[in-house]
Amino acid sequence: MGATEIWELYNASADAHPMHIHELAFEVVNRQSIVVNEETREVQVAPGSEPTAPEPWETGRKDTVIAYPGQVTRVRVQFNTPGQYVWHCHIVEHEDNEMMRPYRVGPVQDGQPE
Ligand SMILES: [Cu+2]
Repeated sequence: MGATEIWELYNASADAHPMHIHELAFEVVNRQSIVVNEETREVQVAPGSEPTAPEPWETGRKDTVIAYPGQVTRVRVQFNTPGQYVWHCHIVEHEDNEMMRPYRVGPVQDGQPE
């Protein structure tokens, strides 16, 4: 509760994913190129790459950000509402294929899964 975090959304796929985080507004910080080691499946920020600023239409507070392929997209999130929520890709086929994850703010509340 009350924490501010930078979330890094690494997109090692070939598609852009509109990522939606429930119950909060966030700011887009920047994006940066990534490289994927195809043998080990490890992903890292591309050596020597520089972060790029958000797009002109991405200033202010958002609830969805497009994670471009081959990039890490960084967002600054602040958690002010206790509860259990989800964050997910807004493409239905993707969210139906595990691109939907839970997150919790604060302690477990009655009726929530642990
Ligand atoms: Cu997607």
